[in-house]
Amino acid sequence: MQLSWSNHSSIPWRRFMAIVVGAVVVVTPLGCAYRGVGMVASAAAYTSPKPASLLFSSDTLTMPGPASKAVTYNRELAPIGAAMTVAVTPSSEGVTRAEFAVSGLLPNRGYAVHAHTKACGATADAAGPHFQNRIDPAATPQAPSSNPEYANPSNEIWLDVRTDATGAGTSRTTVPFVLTDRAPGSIVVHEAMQTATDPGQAGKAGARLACLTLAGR
Ligand SMILES: [Cu+2]
Repeated sequence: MQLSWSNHSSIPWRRFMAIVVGAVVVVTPLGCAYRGVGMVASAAAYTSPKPASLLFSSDTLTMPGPASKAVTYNRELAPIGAAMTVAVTPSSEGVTRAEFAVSGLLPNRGYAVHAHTKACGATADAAGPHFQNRIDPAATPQAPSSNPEYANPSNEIWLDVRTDATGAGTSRTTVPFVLTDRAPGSIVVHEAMQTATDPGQAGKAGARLACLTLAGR
C-alpha cells in the first residue's frame, strides 16, 4: 500500500487529468499495454455498473439538494464551486488504485479524505461509515470502527490530500484488495488535516466538510 501527496502542479497531476478527460470522452480499442489506455478501456465497463468495474466521479460542490452529487456541509472550509474528481480502478495484480483531485479548497491545507459506504445526502451522516474490505465486527452505527486492525489505509481507502497555494491538490493510493460484491458509495472530505491512526482513534478525521457520490452507486 502506498499513500502519497502531491501539492504542486506536477507531471502526475497532468497525467491524471489526461486520464480523467480520456475516460469521459473516449472509448479506445482494447489491447494496448499502456496504463492510461487501460484505464480508458475500464471506463467502457463503467457504463454497466458492476462493483468490480471502474468507479469515477467528478463534480463541483453545491449546497445539499435532491439531485446534488457533490455537496458541501461547510462553506468556509469547502467552498461552493470547489471541484472534486475521483477514479477507482481495479488492476490486474489484484490491487485497487484510487486517485483523487481537488481544486478550490483552502490553500496550503491538509484534508483527510476517505471512501465511505453510501452516497452523499442532505446531511453529512448520509454517507455512512468508512468503506472497509474486511468489516470490523465490533463497529456499530453509533461507534464506527476505530480499531487500527481494520481502520487503516490498507483495509480502507484513504486519500488524504494537501492543497497548494491555489487550493488544488491530488492524492493517490493503492490498496491490496479488489472490489467484489461491495463498493464504496462516496468520497468524504473531513476537517482534520490527516487521518488518525492510533488505537481507539484510528480512522477519525473530524467533521465531514464535503462529499462526492461515486457514479453508478
Ligand atoms: Cu471519512
